[in-house]
Amino acid sequence: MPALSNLKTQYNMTTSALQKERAKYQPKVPKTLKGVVKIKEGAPTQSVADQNDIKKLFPNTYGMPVVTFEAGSEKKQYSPVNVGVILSGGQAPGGHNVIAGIFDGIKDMNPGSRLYGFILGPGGLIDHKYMELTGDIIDQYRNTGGFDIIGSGRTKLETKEQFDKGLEILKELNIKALVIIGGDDSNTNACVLAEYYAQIGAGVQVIGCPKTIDGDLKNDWIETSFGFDTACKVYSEVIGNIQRDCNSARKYWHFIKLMGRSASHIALECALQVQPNVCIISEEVEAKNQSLDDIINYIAGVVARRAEDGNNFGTVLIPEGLIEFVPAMKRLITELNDFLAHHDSEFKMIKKSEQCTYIKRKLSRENSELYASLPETVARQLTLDRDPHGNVQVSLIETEKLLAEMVGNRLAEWAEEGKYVGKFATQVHFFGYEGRCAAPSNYDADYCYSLGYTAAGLISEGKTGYMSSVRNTTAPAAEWIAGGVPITMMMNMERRHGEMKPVIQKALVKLDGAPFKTFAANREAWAVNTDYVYPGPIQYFGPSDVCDQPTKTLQIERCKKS
Ligand code: FBP
Repeated sequence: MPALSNLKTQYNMTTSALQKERAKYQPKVPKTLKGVVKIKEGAPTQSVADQNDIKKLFPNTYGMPVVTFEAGSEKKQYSPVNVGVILSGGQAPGGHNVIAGIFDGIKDMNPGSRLYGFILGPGGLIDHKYMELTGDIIDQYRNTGGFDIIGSGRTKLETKEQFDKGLEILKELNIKALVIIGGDDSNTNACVLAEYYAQIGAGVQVIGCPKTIDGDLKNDWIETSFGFDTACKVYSEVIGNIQRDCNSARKYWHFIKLMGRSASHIALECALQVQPNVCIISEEVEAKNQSLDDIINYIAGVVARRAEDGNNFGTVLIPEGLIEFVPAMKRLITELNDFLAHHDSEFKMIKKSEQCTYIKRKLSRENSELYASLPETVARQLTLDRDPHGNVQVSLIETEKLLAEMVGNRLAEWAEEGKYVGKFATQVHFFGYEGRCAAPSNYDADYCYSLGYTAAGLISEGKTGYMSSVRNTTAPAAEWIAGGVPITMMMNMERRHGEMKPVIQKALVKLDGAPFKTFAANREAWAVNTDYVYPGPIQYFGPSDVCDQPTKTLQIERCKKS
């Protein structure tokens, strides 16, 4: 029998065959980033709204031009530079390639440059926890999913004390630029940090990179946030598999909740990829002032129509944040937050079995009736699962179970009234974590590497308060446009925790946008017919048509624009 150590060598336990092959992949980059590069500056910019307020808050970083990199003729000499990098918030496929892009970019400018990673997110900067990212380390992580190279965290970088504490370690390591890879909130904080360091003359530039699977950090200059492409492809593969299963057994309705926090971009993209029987879009629910009852009736109606054709099976996609967008639920949650914030100790004294009855008595009539109509498990989740700020954690509410149960009840009522004849058996799923650390698709591998390389370019040009931007990504990568966008340009003032704050505008699904309209034009047919599409797993090797397609959302949006 072979020794255990031989078996370990024979069957490499730590690296999969795909990972080994994938490590050799050379991300495609815009041709303007190869060779000699020069920077082109556009006209001064202004914020999307509230210009006077934003200008006042960002005197040093407001109004800067959009910049793009172009092929140049004169090779510049760059001094070595030390750069720090932070991964902030939820994982998104491609983060390691952003870091690899920064590393290669600063080394190409001067091999003496060094990259430091702060451990477990912004907290690493404040607590001075860091590691140097050398070539050997970077090579192990090229084209891999996850953020495990340095880890990520959700500490908010927002106070002067934190900024000053961070500056101590930046000075100690002689770091001249910090790249913050994060979503809308982290990039807002990156901009505040850039402004502060500029104002005190700290000599540290701050550059942001657009990350989040949720797809809600996008605008005219940022076509998409990285990770959205891969995550949606992973979810669509699995939903496709479920659809094939349910079309084979023909006995279940699958209720599938999809991550994405407030915005429904992920649910919409998956719907465009798989053509389910139902997909609820939170933004539409809010715009049409729909109640939970309206949503239940709609889904039950589709179930009943399909049952008439003998099709007692189907798929329903539900965005994670739906509950918050049902206006009546939003009012109930607000009253609950308020009530529990002020009567927490009193509430905790009540026996668990009596808590729901107690709450019903304390709420206003409208909210009490709604609360009473909810299944007990959900009613309980609404009162028990609050975050440290006293808010109900809506992501923990099992909306997929709630809808499955309520649709079942409605169908039972209709059956009694003789309006429905059919069988209704359900399976529930929640897809989120399955996709956040997947090996990046070619699109995300290329896009992320280009974002990182572009960030290095912005650093070499002395820019601060910019977000790395790579556009025209539905064209072949060679034609992508790389540059930087002043973060202040994406800002407006919004009320946060009772105060008006400058923030990057969150991009929700636009109901007048081409992706939603495409979905809306097809959903009636998808509801009744079984028009399922089975996208299959992400392909990394093979024909470009199979391996390099961007999301449907991006393709539809870009095709409309050009
Ligand atoms: P980011 O906005 O930080 O990218 O996070 C996205 C996300 O995956 C959401 O879709 C989800 O609601 C949330 O993170 C869950 O985060 P956590 O695992 O920290 O609870």
